[in-house]
Amino acid sequence: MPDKPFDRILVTSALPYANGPIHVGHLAGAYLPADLYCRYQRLKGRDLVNVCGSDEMGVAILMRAIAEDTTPQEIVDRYHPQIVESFERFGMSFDYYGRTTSAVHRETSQDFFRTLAGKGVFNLRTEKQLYDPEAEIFLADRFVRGTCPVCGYEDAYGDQCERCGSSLSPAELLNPRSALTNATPELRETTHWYLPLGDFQPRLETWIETHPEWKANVLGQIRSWFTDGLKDRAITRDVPWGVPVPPDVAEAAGVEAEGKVIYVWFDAPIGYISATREWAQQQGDPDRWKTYWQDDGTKLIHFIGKDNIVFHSLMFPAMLMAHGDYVVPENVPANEFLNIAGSKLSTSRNWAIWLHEYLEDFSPDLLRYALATMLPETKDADFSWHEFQQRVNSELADVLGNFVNRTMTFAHRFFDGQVPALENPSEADQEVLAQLAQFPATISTAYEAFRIREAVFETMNLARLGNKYFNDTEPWHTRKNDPQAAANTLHVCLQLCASLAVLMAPVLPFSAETLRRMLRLDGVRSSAPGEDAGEGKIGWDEAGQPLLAAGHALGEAAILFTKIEDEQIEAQMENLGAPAPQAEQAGTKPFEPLNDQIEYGDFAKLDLRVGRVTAAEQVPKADKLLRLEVDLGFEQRQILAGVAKQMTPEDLAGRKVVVVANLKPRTLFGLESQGMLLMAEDRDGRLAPLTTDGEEGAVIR
Ligand code: B3M
Ligand code: ZN
Repeated sequence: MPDKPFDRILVTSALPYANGPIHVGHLAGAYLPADLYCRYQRLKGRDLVNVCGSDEMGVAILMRAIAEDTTPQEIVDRYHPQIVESFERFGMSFDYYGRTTSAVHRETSQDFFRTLAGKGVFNLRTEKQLYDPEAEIFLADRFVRGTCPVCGYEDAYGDQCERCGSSLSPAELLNPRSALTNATPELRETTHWYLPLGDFQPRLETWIETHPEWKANVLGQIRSWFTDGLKDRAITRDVPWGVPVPPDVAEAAGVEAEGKVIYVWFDAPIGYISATREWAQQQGDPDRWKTYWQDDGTKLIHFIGKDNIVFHSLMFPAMLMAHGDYVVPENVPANEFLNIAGSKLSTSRNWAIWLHEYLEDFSPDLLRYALATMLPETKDADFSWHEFQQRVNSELADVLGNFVNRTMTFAHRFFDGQVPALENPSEADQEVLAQLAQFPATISTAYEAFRIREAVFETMNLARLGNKYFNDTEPWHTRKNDPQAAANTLHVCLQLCASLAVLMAPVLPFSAETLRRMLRLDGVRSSAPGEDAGEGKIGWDEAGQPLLAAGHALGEAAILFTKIEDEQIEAQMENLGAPAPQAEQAGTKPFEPLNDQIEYGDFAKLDLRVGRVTAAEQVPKADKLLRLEVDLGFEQRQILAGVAKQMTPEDLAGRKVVVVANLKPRTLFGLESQGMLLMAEDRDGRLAPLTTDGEEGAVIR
């Protein structure tokens, strides 16, 4: 139900495989949006538990161990602590971060398996499967590679093609080979447990129909799974690493248990339950996990990346339904993928930005903010170091930092470092306070709908409002001829700063704390775990009201954000490896999911005009940018287009194109861009300009 009343929230983020460190792609997919959402909900005073943990079972871990000639245990013991540390330093506010090698997890997942087996949910099937005669091992999913029958990609995995996203079974691959030895696999008989997902389809469809509010990209994927028809899935494997199939269950089925483990996609989501159990134990209230998993008043939210949608919105819910004792997810706000500087992220080529490396050079809040503004919420998005620099310098430093700094400096210089009283406020003063009162609700709406980018943008709007008001009321003038007016300006600006110290906490937890210290703003509810709702404390809803009393003594002013120099960005870019070759990125990808519906009025805001490109050239030192001169008939424009990687100046010169003519100008590499060209982007990222025969200046609608 879109607006189901609830008593508590249980948030999960995809369990990262403990076979490597965390990179920005992981952060953008699940962890950052989950963290902002949780911090916001805690400030709202909601009862919330946020769990995650390392996914330490499964073939991904085993493969890494084989590649490094070591044991899976050694791999997870190495990466789990690294992941924990970088998450902590980045400010991820988990109530509990577990690992799926724990005893509690083994028991929880075996119990779950046993319950489903006892209810007769599974089917047993004896089938021929691919076997590596050299390694003497059955080749489960990821151990087989071969040509994708759908798109022809030659390096597809046995369970999924990474290029076209098709879900496969090892036997479907053309020219299969063992990923371990390269040997051609042979077929041998083995018995496995299957979850008959197909039988669950009607129930799942009925349930999904109750959730029209889910994100379009998620519903789109789910519908296409339904259209194809859900297939039975083997949920056991013959591999030497994983949660063992419970011996009693195997015996009852007359199957040799030795060597059989539970498929990682069966046990990993149960890891959320295990983590909640371990959390409850840690709280000294071992049964408390049940309230979160078994009471209908729970709103269960899974934050994941798009490659995990089927598991969280179909397979795990089917398991939960089959079990019968559990709530099902209320929402699965999956994100799409994050590319880096226009190319698909590739860890093997180091076309990735690693969290632990980032943290050596910059503070966590900068990336939290920049990434939050670029989240791939409705479609794949792009991260680049230049954009990062731009966000930090022109938004964090120039807008938020500048507003706080000018307010604090002024208060210390002219008002003894105290909050001046508000007396006979002008219309402008009252208007800003009235606008402030609306902010918590506006930002809430975005967070509640999992529109994290919008939430962050709206939050920054409060600082934008502050700067504009400071400029408009000119306290540096009124200070001399109308001191009360200056006092009122400062009073209002300080209230905005105090509200920002609360409302910015989800995205900028560290800076918000610094700001609270600067303002000596006490009694604010924490956005991190470990406190109860904090009755009587200042929370989200209070942040729309003035929080500082007249006469309140402020603390020392400090610089919140320093600008990032070009050299720092260049150093980061040198660190990047190489993007995957275009060929590997191409192929027939699925079409982009549709964006959310808009009103006609949203469209009518665009002023689209015909323009003729009269000159085009590469911008020196900006390898992505072309500088264009465009004749709009009634005026000339300079437009910068970030397309230089895909097209040459000659591709555009002389052509009549479609221009967004009322886009606010922005400066890139010292050049002002006064509009934007419309381009069609195909599924492989190729661009073609939108051209027209209309006269220059003609309106397009
Ligand atoms: N470890 C897969 C992934 O990182 C996986 C998620 C498990 S969530 C239960 O894509
Ligand atoms: Zn494919």
